[in-house]
Amino acid sequence: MEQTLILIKPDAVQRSLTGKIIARFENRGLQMVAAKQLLVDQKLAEEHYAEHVGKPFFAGLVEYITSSPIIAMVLAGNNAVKVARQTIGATDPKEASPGTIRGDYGIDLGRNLVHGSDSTESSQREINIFFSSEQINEWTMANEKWIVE
Ligand code: IDP
Ligand code: MG
Repeated sequence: MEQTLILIKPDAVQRSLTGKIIARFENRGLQMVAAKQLLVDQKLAEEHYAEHVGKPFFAGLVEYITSSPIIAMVLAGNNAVKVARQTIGATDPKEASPGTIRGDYGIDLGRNLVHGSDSTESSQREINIFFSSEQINEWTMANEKWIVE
């Protein structure tokens, strides 16, 4: 079962979109196996966004992600990385298709609501930054307790 790291970014939390965003993923069939609210500090932001160090938008990106609390979560399911990226939509909300989270709730590239891992390699790296293995409830799906009889 694949896992992906999702962040509900400061703009989405401030706009009280957390529930609506989580519902998009749940509706799709992805299962939350870990979640927490936290304030990201400079060090954590630089580690998470290491691939973007040196880019012109890096300082603004770090300032944005550290500006107020976020929700971090691990979602699990078949092809979870790809499915979550489709559900999130294109990086720039003005290019994102209607029906995606960014296409329905966003307008600015610098305030694009959600992060989703872009590959299984990234997801493993990113999940390990935000969660310990003990915090991930792998038994939830293994025991199929989520299936309503
Ligand atoms: P992604 O979030 O769709 O994977 P990335 O290219 O990994 O997009 O960029 C990480 C984040 O950096 C984006 O979600 C967005 O918040 C921000 N970002 C990317 N490109 C720009 C830019 O050109 N200007 C401002 N912010 C940007
Ligand atoms: Mg990315």
